[in-house]
Amino acid sequence: MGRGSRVRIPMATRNRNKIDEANYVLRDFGIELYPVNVEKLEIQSEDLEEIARFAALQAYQALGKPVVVEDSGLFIEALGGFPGPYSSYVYKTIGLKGVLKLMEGEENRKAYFEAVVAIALSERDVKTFVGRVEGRIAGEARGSHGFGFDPIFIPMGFDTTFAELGIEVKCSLSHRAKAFRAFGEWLRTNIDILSLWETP
Ligand code: ITT
Repeated sequence: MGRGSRVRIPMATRNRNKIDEANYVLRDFGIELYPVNVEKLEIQSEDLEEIARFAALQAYQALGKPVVVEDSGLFIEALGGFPGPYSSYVYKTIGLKGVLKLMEGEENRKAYFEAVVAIALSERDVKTFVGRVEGRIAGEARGSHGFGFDPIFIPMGFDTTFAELGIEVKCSLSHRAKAFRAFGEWLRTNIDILSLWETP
């Protein structure tokens, strides 16, 4: 791999923000993700890792080569981990306002974001990388950066939401950044795997 050239790896997602944040981290590893249009099948499960694993296998079968998938969610302690694996659906339906309403009067505002990156190298070999960031749910939505639940999530050690902090700070501590950094480190120590995607 020449200086400045990046290995481009496909990622099955409809969420452009995920790709942008992942690439923010992966550029340090000489990797760039690009979106591919393959249906990301999501099984019903409480476990993000199981969902990501299944999606990675489906994407592998559909494309005939390894494809990155990432499944993530917001887990709120006082709500028993809700919305968790249903985060995308909950965001689209009740939205930030709905979640804030469920949290009205609740003193325990602890929450975390989790992301699981998964990639199938064969039908039997799926690698997963998990990242988590602890924090709390804000009293009201604040900030305009990022996406999804960013305006109501305050990472531990801060008084501002992810949406106020912006991509640079978010990507220094987020669940996604941690998961993709682990993925980057793994690729660095398994450099042969890059030849699966490298174009001459
Ligand atoms: P793909 O399945 O196409 O990748 P998606 O947005 O539907 O995109 P998920 O099924 O993994 O992805 O749902 C994750 C949801 O969790 C996402 O839509 C947000 O609502 C929320 N979420 C995950 N990471 C987040 C982050 O960094 N900031 C804010 N919200 C986040």
